[in-house]
Amino acid sequence: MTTQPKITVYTTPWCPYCHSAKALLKKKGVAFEEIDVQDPALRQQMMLKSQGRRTVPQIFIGDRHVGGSDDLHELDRRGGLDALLQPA
Ligand SMILES: N[C@@H](CCC(=O)N[C@@H](CS)C(=O)NCC(=O)O)C(=O)O
Repeated sequence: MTTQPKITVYTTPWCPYCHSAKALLKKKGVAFEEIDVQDPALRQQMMLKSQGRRTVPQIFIGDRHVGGSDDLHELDRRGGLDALLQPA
């Protein structure tokens, strides 16, 4: 059986970069978990997992920390995102 890598996106509801990152993932047709960091404990969890990055979104695909929305779009422009989203 093949499974899509787990995708986690730390967000806040009003963040345009979050909307842009989520729109790209939706365009790719992949499911993702969204974690709202208005909860301070979840923001702390995001910072721990991302080596201290404070901005949203922070995006994780499988074990890999992709970074923010600009990083996700840049990865796609370089042709690396589709490969990362392939089912294992
Ligand atoms: N270059 C970053 C920019 C992200 C960004 O500036 N996000 C804003 C919210 S839309 C943020 O987290 N601001 C809070 C801060 O800068 O501490 C990306 O593409 O993800």
